[in-house]
Amino acid sequence: MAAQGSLPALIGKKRDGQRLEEAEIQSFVSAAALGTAQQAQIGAMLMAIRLRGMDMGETLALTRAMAASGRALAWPQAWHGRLVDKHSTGGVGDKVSLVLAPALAACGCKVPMISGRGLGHTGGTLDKLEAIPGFRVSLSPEEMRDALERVGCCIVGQSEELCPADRVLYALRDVTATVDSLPLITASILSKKAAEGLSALVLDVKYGGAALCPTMDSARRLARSLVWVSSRLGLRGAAVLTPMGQPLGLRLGHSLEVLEALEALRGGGPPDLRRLVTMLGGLLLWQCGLAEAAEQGQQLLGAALDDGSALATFEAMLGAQGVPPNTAKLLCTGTPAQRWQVLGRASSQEELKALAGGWVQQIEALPLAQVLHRLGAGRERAGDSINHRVGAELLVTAGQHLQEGEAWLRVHHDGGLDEEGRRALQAALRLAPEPPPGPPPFATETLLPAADMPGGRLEL
Ligand code: IUR
Repeated sequence: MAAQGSLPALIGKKRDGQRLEEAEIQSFVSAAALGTAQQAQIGAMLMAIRLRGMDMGETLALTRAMAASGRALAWPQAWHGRLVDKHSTGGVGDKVSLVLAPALAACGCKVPMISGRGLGHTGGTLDKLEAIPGFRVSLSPEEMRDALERVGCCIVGQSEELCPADRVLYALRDVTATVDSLPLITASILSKKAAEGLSALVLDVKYGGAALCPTMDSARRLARSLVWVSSRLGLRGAAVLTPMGQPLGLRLGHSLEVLEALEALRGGGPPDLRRLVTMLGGLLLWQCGLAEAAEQGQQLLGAALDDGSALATFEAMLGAQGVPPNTAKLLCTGTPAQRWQVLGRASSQEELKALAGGWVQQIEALPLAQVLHRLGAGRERAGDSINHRVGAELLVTAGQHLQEGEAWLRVHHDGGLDEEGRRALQAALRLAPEPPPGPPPFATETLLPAADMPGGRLEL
């Protein structure tokens, strides 16, 4: 029999469906982070958690232990209350962070945003920013502080010292079929946010065909878990449930998404992007007391996009993260041709034509993302290089009428779009003889911290 308190005993306890104590969770997490646990033991514990679940108290303990496994960021007292960030569970065409971070900074927040890279079909904010020549995603804590002092925001990758336990667990979850576990997802997301030293956090939990959560119900369960644990960590948290059946905005792919983010930062861009940015930001401004209500926060954010202050902050952020001043200026204030010159354009732009006439019901995000991924926009394994120029522009939106032969999508690629790819893209366009009954759903629900703990064991 395994010795009491030993790792095999803890694994056995969870395997048999028992609750783990806080000290037991801490001991598992430090063994994983310090490398004293064997990979097989970590994998077995992850599977036991995936199958047996954890209650909210265990999930909170796991989050705290993971956050404590590394260094925590600390900020000047004067910034406390105004340190904010956003986390999205991952979407297609989701360039919100590029617009939201500078817009919040222009409204008086400090935004030490830590973002990720794309893996699978969803894009990563860091990959989008790296489409800009010279942009550096790794800043030391001192450089981050300098950027927050001078600019108000930065968008960086997770450093080696922050949450080492998450890096170990996440890599093993990927290869042990234990990614889709609500306590493991909650602890992974929030341990990093806890180590960021934030005052408030807003979570964009996406659901639908191209999202981590397939249904609105599962997104609601994840959102409740995230909001409850955030509040116990001392973070003012709120979550918004948003559909991810169609892409966000009209442009997909790294360089094209940077261009669309710049349009939003100039007060334009597609309405769904601006609406999501102002909605998420409005909640944050309200949560940290810079607005009296979320609606007022939305207006403040909208004004920062319209009056050029968010764009000026973005330009300053590029400078603070290594982009030469001339490049940053051309990108932010140059003509469209100058912006393309900075980002570089793919060698081919090919338009796809509608194979029949009809009303656009939906343009499915998942097949578009999968084809772009194969054309080089995504990576198969962490560390693979990607082609920032590959992407697509939607030329229509749901609710519009298309004639047979009319162009609906422009694909940017450097070769490789074949008949199979074209067929897959054409299948993403859903047409019908009648117009759709109404506009596509936007944000369907906002969750704020509730006094009650979400019930018992939570499953995705
Ligand atoms: N993003 C994270 O930071 N952690 C997770 O477990 C998932 C997405 I899934």
